[in-house]
Amino acid sequence: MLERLNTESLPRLPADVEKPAYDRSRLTPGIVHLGMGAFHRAHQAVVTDLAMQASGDLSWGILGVSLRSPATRDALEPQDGLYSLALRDAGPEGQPREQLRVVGSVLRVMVAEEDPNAVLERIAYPQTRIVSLTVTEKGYCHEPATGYLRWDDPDILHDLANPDRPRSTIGILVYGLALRRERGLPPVTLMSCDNLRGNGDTLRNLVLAFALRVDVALTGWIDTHCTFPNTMVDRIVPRTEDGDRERINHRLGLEDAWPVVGEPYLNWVIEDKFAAGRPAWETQGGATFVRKSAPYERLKLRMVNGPHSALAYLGAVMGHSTIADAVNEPALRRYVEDMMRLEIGPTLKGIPDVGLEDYRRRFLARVANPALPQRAQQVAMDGSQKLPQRLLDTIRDRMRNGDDTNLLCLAVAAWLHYLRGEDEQGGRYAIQDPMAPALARLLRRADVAAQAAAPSQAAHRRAMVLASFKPVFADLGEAQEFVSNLARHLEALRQHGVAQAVGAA
Ligand code: CS2
Repeated sequence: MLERLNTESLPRLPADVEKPAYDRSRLTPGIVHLGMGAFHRAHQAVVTDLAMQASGDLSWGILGVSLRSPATRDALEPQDGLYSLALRDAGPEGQPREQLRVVGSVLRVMVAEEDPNAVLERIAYPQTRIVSLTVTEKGYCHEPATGYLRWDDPDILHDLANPDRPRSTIGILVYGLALRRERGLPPVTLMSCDNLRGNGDTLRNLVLAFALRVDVALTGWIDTHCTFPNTMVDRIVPRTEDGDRERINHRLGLEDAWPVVGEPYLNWVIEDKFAAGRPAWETQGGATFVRKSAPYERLKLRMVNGPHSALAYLGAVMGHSTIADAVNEPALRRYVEDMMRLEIGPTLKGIPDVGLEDYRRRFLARVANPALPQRAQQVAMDGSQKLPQRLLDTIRDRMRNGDDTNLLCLAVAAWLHYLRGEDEQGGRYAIQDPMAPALARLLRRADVAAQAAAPSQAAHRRAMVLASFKPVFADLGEAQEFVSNLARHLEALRQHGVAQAVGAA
């Protein structure tokens, strides 16, 4: 039995494992973070850790909040919030390399569902200056196509009726801010780090919309005093597997119940508008502060997340379990490269072609990282929440200019095809998506419509029904070109499979 990683065992780590060089007993909380998954622990938490170490300002400790699952809290509590981050890539001869750091910035993790009031109290702590979020796309209870709050979302309805025990991200934020205002405390910064377009602006609109139903004066206070910087974060963080745990614990000589793994590459761009100060995140090259993050965000959503999703759907349907396997399939690699070069790149104005070429090459190398396999199903999940900002905005931009959208539409068709839940080897997989039931009904309606149509019209009828799914496609379903492209690609995928459909695109 290995000894547990915690404050007491920390001094006994081997010399090749980095650890906080500051005195953790002097750490005070300054950040409340909602969504304590691996993603946060592999970027903001470690950059905060390094910033505190470099600057000596120890007032930015993180109080983590998991919305539902107690798993992170249960793993980190006996470890006094400590955990390790393993950054992995391949060395010159292809051998895996791993750089380990034990991260010290997390003070505690709470579970909102168990004690929502404790979370509201933390938001309303005098020392809290930043409330940050990585709750994934679906955590915002918004309509993916428009960004508007979904008033029919069960959690939103629950939170309007139960102000003292909210369970949605938006409800927790608004009631926490209400408490701050009631107590005459200074405002805070609300910082989203999720992969949404204008994530800060989107969050602001959602918070203000909900607040307006609660209290007009509160809405005015939030609007005037709190800030919502837009941010872009880029680091691939696969789910931790048992093998990672074993390998890392062996190196630590201690038991860490939940280490996280990621790639060495990190790009974090933040708009520098903080209502009550911020850590020196720019030290150690952790973050870049800018006035407007939109160009960086557009580049990342379109040139990283778009192709990532395309690889996930096409790869999963072919039966590949990882993204690296998918991108090593020559036909898929060629297709994704062409899509980035011919259709996505030209929509990114103001970035020189050479910059885009480097960016494209680096993306392809990052996703092929042999030391960091990532499950295709992890990237494939929640497609209804991801497609609008990853692929559909790019399609809209191109159509507006009369430009071809053929390759991008194949990626959208791949998602719809993937939703059937069966790969080309006959293997079944579950569809993980908050809209899964509605999507299953949509596929059935499309099948019925196709069967009822004349054979020459069947493919078109199917695509028309699928494209009419407004929460994802909004008005795109009315565009003839979009529907015809979808019809052709879906038919190719159904009749001939991924390899041929991609080859013929
Ligand atoms: C991925 C992202 O899971 C997904 O949908 O596309 O998590 C991606 O790995 C990160 O955004 C990279 O920064």
